[in-house]
Parts: sequence; structure tokens; C-alpha cells
Amino acid sequence: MAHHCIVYLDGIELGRHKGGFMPFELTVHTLQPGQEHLLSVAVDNRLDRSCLPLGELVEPKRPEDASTIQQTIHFDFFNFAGIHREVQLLWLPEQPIDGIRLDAICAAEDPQHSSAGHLDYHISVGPGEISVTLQDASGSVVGSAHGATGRIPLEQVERWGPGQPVLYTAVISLSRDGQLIDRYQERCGFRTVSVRDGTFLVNNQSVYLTGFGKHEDTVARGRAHDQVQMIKDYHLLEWIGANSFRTSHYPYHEDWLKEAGERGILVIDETPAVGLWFVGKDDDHPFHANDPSTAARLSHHRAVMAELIKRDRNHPSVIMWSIANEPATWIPESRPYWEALFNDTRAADPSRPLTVVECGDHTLANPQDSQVADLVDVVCLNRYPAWYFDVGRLETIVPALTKDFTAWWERTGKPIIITEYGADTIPGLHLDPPGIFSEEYQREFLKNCHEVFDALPFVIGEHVWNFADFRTKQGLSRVDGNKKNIFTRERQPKSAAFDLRARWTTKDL
Ligand code: GCB
Repeated sequence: MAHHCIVYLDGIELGRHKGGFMPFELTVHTLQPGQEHLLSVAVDNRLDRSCLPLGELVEPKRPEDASTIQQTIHFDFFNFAGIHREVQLLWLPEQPIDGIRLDAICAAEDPQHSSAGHLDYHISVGPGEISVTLQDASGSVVGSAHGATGRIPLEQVERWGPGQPVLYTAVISLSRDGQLIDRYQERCGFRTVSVRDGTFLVNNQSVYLTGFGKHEDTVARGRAHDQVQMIKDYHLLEWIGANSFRTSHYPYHEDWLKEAGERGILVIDETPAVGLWFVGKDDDHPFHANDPSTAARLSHHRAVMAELIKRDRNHPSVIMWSIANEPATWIPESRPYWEALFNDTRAADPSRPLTVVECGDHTLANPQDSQVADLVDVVCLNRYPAWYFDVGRLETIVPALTKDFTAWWERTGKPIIITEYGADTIPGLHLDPPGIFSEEYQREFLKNCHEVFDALPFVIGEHVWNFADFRTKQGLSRVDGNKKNIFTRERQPKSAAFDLRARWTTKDL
């Protein structure tokens, strides 16, 4: 529900929720079988400085403006209003299974062979007896345990990994007085993730990430989830040879993570913390300790981070948490904000690497000033050479990026994923020599970037910005939305799609 909602039953408020992308539940005890009820959901997509993403509600400054408050946003995707995910009425037993945490543990060593492992589980539940059985990928039961918290040891586990979607199924049953009350099935996968010596390791094998930053954005549905479109997008990801994507710039519908698990696709899972940028004047930044919206936003950010981990931690596809996209990391006063979030996130999930995606302006987001460079496990950089800087000058890409990335590596010793790089491309516009906005420019742009990535061993992944054209607010630099993408909004390929497919499906990266 974007971004605030109030739920009413028969006109009486049941509850409310802030935050547009995560599910929430409300309990109702007054429904009667055979009676008609009216469930209403009121949504409000206005964003203020305490929200994520961050927005501002501004008093009109000029008499010719309408007298209503105006919404400004500091992010580059359309602020769709409405109900974007399902509203479901579930008939549940009293005190049902309320939360399932599965930690599928296996040793990092010996990735080629199956080895011993165990499933640690924790079920949040009221009174009753819990039993858990674990089935392997073929459906055979391989272990079981009783109690709300427990461990199922396994002599041999088969690993989940990129392109290797081996999933187990935990079946959790709740009984009371010998009666089955509730049952739930959750998929899980045994794999390790770590960052070591400038590499990203899955099952102790180094992985080079190929793929995209995406958006939940389609012509017919805006930001609302569409299962058919999602499957189409997965087919395109597989066709082009992408092994990963980032849920830029907010948590996606959970089906995206489930499907990634079923297909062996790796996901960088991002919060809606975008737009933490200057708001108005230079000294009006979002980290002022004496600004009440800073404290409100930090507490909301901590809450959405916790919600995200709770919802997504069981998915083996999630290999890293992205705490924010393009915040003003160079502001010294932001340090306590980041420390709080990193401490929370590491405590909640010590098993996954963490990142904050640094902004595309390398003069601001630089390794000397970044207040998160020492906190992240992987440096994630958005970069737009020969576009927002030196526009049209493709020859600047190799020297500029080489210098920039080398500085980050020398300062941090951490591997780098390029989480965004791209140039707006109008499909069907052909120019020789390659001028900006043409398909030729996009191809040359990518070729030059890839030359740098291939030459620097500490660059461990490339996510093109973006997968498919998407709607944004109107502005002089946006012609019918953002066009930096490899597919059109209707999911037809631009010329560069074939270059990427050749690179990602044949090259040993
Ligand atoms: C960025 C942002 C992304 C924008 C992109 C662009 O750095 O992270 O949300 O869409 O630049 O195209 O300007």
C-alpha cells in the first residue's frame, strides 16, 4: 500500500500501516459466517521527510500555484499511488504459526561435493506442539524434529547456488491436544555466502555478478505486482545471461525472491531508503541531529530493515542486504545514522554481507569522505561517465572509471560491484557517429565500461541500469520516463541486449 494506509471493517478502523512495500497483518474477530461485511482500504501516497522513500510536502510559493500543498520527491521513479499487492482475507486458527525462521547451515569448504549440514529453525507460535519435517528436492523426508526451536542434522546436503536451484521444503505443523491446527510449508536452500580477499563467494566459489537494477513497473499495472509479467522478466533475465539483480529501490513482492530461489538467481535485497539527499539548500541535509524528521526516519528505517530481514531471510536467493540507495554518505553527521543501521542489521542477520549503494556523483561519493566505506562488506557504486559527467565523450570512460575504482580499492580493500551504469537510449534512434540517446551510443558506452571492469580484478559484478524502461516524474531530462534500459517498457530488446547476451552467456567473467 503506497505509502500509508488505514483499513476499516464495516466503517470501523481496524488498523493502519506506514511504508509502501512490506506486507502487514491485522486481526479481526468479528466476522460471522453467512453475513456480509465491508472491508475498505484507504491509501495515501504523500511522502514527507520522515518517510522512505523520502519526499517533501511543500507550501506553494507562488500565487499562480494551486493553493494545495505540493509533493516533491528526491528519487527517479514514479510515485504510483494505490494498492500494489494483494489484500487477502485469511481464515486462521486461534494463535496460528506466526513466524518461521530457517537457518540452513552447511560448511563453506568443499563446494563441489555434498557435505554435512543442519537446519536450525525457530517458529513463533502460541501454545501447542510443533513438528518440522524436512524434504529434499525430490520430496523424500530427510529429517524431522519437534519443538518450536530445534535442529535437524543432515549427513549430506545438496547445495543451492547460482544456476543450481536445489531447494528443500520444511513442513511445519502445529497441533493442540492431538488435533492438527495449522500447517505451513517453507522452501529453503543450503548455501554459504562470504566476501574474502576481494571476491564474493557462494559455496566458497567466486561469483561474478551479471544483471541489472530493476523496478516493479509495467505499462498496464504501474507498480502493482503481476505474476505473468514477473515470469516474462525472469525469462528475459535468463535469456540474456543475468545471474543476479537488485531490488532497486524498495522491497519487491516476495514472489520475486521465491522465484529467484526456484531458478538459482542471486538477489541484492534493498530497503526503500532512497532520496536521503540534500533537501533544498546545501545545509539542509537529511542527517541533522536537531531535525525531528531525522530521528523519525531513522526509527522508520530501522523498522523497515527489521521487517525486510524477517520477511526475506529464509530465501537462499538473497545474498546481500542493501541498506540504502545513494544517500549522502559524505556528510560526517550521517555517521551515527549508519552505525545504528549496520549494528541492527548485523545483529539480526550475521550470515549475509551488507552494503549501501553509493551515489553516481564520484566527486561527492568518494572513498575519503564516505561514512559507510568501512562499514560495508562490498563497495557498490553507481556510475554514469560520459553521461551525467562529460556527456557524449565516450573516450573519458576508461580513464575516469579506472582512476575512480582504483581509489576505492586502495582505500578500502573491498571488492566493488557496479550497481548502476547506463545511458538513456531511445529505441529506434540510430546515429553514426554514436551520439547520445542512440542505440549505438548505449552499445559503445557499455563496451567502454566493460573494458574497465574486465581489467580490474576487484570489480566483481556489473548491474546495468536498468532492466526495462520505467516511468518517472516529469522532467527535462526524462522523455516518457527513464530510458537507460536494455529492454523497452514493453520488454522488447534494444540493440545492446544482444551484446550483453553475447558477453554474459559466453564469456568467462
Ligand atoms: C541513479 C539512481 C537511479 C536513477 C539513475 C538515473 O543514480 O540510483 O534511481 O534512475 O541514477 O538514471 O539517473
